[in-house]
Amino acid sequence: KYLKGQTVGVIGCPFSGGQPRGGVDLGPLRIIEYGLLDQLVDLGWSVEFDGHRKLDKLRPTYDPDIGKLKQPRFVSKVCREVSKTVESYVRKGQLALTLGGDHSLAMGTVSGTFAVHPDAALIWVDAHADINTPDTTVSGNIHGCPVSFLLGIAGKIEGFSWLKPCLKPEQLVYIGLRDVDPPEKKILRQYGIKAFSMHEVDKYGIGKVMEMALDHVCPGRDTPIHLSFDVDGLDPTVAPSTGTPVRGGLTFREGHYICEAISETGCLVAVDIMEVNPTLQDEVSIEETVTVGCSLIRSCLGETLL
Ligand code: Z70
Ligand code: MN
Ligand code: MN
Ligand code: MN
Repeated sequence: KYLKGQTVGVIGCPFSGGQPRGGVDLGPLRIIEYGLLDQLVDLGWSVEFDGHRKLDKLRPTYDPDIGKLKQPRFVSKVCREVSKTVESYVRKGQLALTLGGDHSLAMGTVSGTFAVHPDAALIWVDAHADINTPDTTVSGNIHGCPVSFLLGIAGKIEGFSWLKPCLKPEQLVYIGLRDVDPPEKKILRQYGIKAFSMHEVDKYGIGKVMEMALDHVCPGRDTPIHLSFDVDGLDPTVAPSTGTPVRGGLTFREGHYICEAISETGCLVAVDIMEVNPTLQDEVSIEETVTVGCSLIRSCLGETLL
C-alpha cells in the first residue's frame, strides 16, 4: 500500500551510546554476517545496503551529562543522521529496516518515518516502555527515554532541537511490557497510551492482542506502520543476548506472530530490530539471539509458515 515494489533499505547502526554496556554496537554486524541479506533476497526482496553507518565519527570530544542524561550530544547527533537515512528510504517507497544498536536510535528511526508519514502508527514491542523523560529517568540512559522525546514531553534539551514532536499518544501502542518504572506508568496513564503488557498477552492470547492493537492504531488497516522491536520483549530463554533481560516475556511464536500479523496488513513501512548484544552470554545464546532477530525480520517481510 505504501511501498513502491519490494525493496528493503537496510540501515546498520552500530551504536551503544544510549546505555552503558558495550557490545550492542556489534549487533548489526553479526546479523548481516549471519546471512540476513541473502535471506531477504530469497524471500523475493531487492536489498539495498551500503555498509554499516559510520556512527562513531559523530562522537563529540566533550559530552558532559545534561542533568541526568548520559552522552546526550552523541545520541542526538547519531539519531539525527539515522533519521535522515530512514526518511530517505521511506520517501523512496522502500521498507526501511534498521538494525541496532541500542533503542535510543528509535528517536532517529521513528522521526524519519513520521517525516514522510505524519499519520503513521508506531508499534513498540519491548519489556520496557522507554518513555522516561529527562526528569523521570533514574539511570540517565537515553535508551530508556526515546518515546518521551518523540511525543514532545521531554522538554527542551540542548542539542535535540532538530527532533520535533512527531508522535501523538493515540498513534502509539505497546506490546510485551513487564518492567515499567513507576513514573513511566504515570505517563502511560496520563496520556491514555494503549499498552498490552504480558498480563494482557496471557489473558487474551497474542491473536486477540494483535487484533486489538491494530484496531487501536490502524483501524482500517490502511495506516502506515512503523514497528520498533526491542529483542528484550522476547523471553530471555528466546533472546538471551541482550543488555537487560527480563523474565516472563514473549515466546518465540508470540514474537513472530506479532511480525506476521503486521506484515499481513500490508501497511508496514519501517522496522527496527534493537538491542541484540552479541557479546553477552555464551556462544549458543548469541547465535540463538541473532537467529531469532533474523527470523523476526523475515516474518515482517512476509515469510509465512505455509
Ligand atoms: C529503565 C531506564 C531499558 C532497555 C533497559 C530501563 C530501560 N526504565 N530499556 N533496557 N532496552 O533506565 O530508564
Ligand atoms: Mn527498548
Ligand atoms: Mn501518509
Ligand atoms: Mn527493552
